Amino acid sequence: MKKSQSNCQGVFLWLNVVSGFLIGWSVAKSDEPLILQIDEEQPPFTIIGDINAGLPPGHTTSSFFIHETDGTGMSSDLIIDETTGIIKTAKVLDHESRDKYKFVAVNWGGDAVEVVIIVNDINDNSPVFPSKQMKLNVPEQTPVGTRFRLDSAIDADGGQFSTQGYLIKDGNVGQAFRLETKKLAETLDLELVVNSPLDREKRSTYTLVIEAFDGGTPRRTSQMILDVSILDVNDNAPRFNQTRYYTMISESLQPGSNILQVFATDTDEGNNGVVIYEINRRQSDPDQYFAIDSKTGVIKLNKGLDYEMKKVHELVVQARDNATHPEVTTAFVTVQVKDYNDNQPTLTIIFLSEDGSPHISEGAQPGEFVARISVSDPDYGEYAKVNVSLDGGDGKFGLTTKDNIIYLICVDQMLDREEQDTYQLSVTATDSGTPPLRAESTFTIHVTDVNDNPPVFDLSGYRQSIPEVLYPGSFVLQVTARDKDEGSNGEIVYSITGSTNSHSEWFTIDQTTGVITTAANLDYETDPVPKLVVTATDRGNPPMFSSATVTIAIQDVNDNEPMFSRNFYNTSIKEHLPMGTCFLQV
Ligand SMILES: *[C@@H]1O[C@H](CO)[C@@H](O)[C@H](O)[C@H]1NC(C)=O
Ligand SMILES: *[C@@H]1O[C@H](CO)[C@@H](O)[C@H](O)[C@H]1NC(C)=O
Ligand SMILES: *[C@@H]1O[C@H](CO)[C@@H](O)[C@H](O)[C@H]1NC(C)=O
Ligand SMILES: CC(=O)N[C@H]1CO[C@H](CO)[C@@H](O)[C@@H]1O
Repeated sequence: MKKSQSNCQGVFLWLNVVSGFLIGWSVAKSDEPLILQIDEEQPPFTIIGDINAGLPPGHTTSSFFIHETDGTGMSSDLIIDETTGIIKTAKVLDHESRDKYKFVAVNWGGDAVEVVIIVNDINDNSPVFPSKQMKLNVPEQTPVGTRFRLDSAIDADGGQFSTQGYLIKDGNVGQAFRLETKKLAETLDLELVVNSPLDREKRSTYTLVIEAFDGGTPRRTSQMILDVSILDVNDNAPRFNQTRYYTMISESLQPGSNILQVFATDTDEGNNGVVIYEINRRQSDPDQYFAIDSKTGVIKLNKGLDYEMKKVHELVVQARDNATHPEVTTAFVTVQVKDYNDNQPTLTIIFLSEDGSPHISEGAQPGEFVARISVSDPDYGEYAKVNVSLDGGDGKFGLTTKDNIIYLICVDQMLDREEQDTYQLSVTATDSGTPPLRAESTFTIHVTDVNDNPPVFDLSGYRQSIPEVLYPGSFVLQVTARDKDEGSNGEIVYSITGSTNSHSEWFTIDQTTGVITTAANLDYETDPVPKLVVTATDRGNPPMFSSATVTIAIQDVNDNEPMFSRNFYNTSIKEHLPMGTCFLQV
């Protein structure tokens, strides 16, 4: 390794020696120098050679004059026997300290021998790294092929015994790196080359054992530890552990309560890996019903919810890292609001009469509809089930439904206005919340009249006796009939509809009052007991009627002498008849 320097010194020495002799003696110098070789590291007193071998053939000598120069190391390193010309080592020679000795030996005969002793290198040195351990920082995602200069290992040996190459002995996980060398003058420059993509999140450090070797046989080696730290780059976005979060809360939940926690991780390091949670207000929850803790991801209720206004809240939650150029990931949070029973059901009643008023004809048949009730409860969902019940009505009315939304009140039993003309009904809707809320509606149903009752006379037969002699228009008798129906259905018109004989013309009846008066002269002798049929008819449509008989006995007036039926009665009776026995009528 230090050969070029040694060569210069050698030339300098030689010039000194030769110039010395040129001054004092005439010197016969052989053209060829005597070249002797010795391996370094030989023990002291090893014979290197004999100067005599450098003399011209036939010449011998018994004494040499050796010119020594300070700094050539000859006096300390070599033992030259000036009598015999034998050169020995004075100590262990080291090629690396001095690889060549050169001097001129002159004998008394004037022969000059130029002696060159070459100390052969043997591979006695290992390559040596400047330090046993090195650190290197490599950003992740550094392109494959990027080079990093490393300190080379220096081998004190020269030539083939110097450093010949490097290899990674250990720690090169996934062949992440490779080594390349460049021959620069005498040294072999070492470079670490990125061999495959580096991902700090997969492996953040490599401990490479780098070995340098030389060309000896066996080769000598030495090792260095290279600690490679992979520096983080914000190449990972935060990741939520779920893409969608779901929860159901009651609308009665108090503001400030925790609802749910979202969770995201970012494998990057430092601020690149710090996750900050936010609700994306542009895309969701502009009214700020919810708030998120930016550090923990805990979502809280910010203000009271109303199921009736919004049943499902969709939040867009994002996780952002704290890098200079942050990465953002979003996740969805579905908050379903559970109804709390805070609304009572509402009842809407529509009466099915022509004018929409609460009435029903007494003639309505069982099954006929009276009213339609629709029920709604703003507390939808599981609380929408509303139980409707009907009270009152003395069992005359019933409730039916097909779908539990529309209920119908119908007639259950025949009605009779004349018996009862109003019914108090009460409809109650009860929802199934806890506690249940109810709505009640009370109304009166009027039973409207149907002409189902005929007028009925107070008596089925009337009797009256009147004197035979009466002026026409005289009062005879008043008949009265009653009709349970209402209005015109109950208005009665009296009439005389006929008689058993043909003397009804003797009488007349007031159609409103039922007062019978004589209409002509009566004649006992013609008809002593005229009989009338009076009829009471109502003004219903169709009308109903009933009749009664009126028997009028006419009292005879003495307008004729009495006459026996015979002028002579001849009878006979038996003796001994009991007293009182009728024996003759005259
Ligand atoms: C996601 O993280 C949250 C909060 O730590 C946790 O409650 C939930 O169980 C996690 N989900 C999964 C699928 O691991
Ligand atoms: C985010 O980074 C900034 C600036 O580096 C720092 O001041 C802040 O505390 C970081 N936030 C968190 C939550 O770590
Ligand atoms: C409705 O209420 C009645 C009486 O209170 C009860 O017997 C019935 O089970 C209820 N029906 C429903 C569907 O809740
Ligand atoms: C006067 C008269 O004629 N008397 C008669 C009554 O009846 C009896 C018997 O029938 C007759 O004998 C009477 O002559």
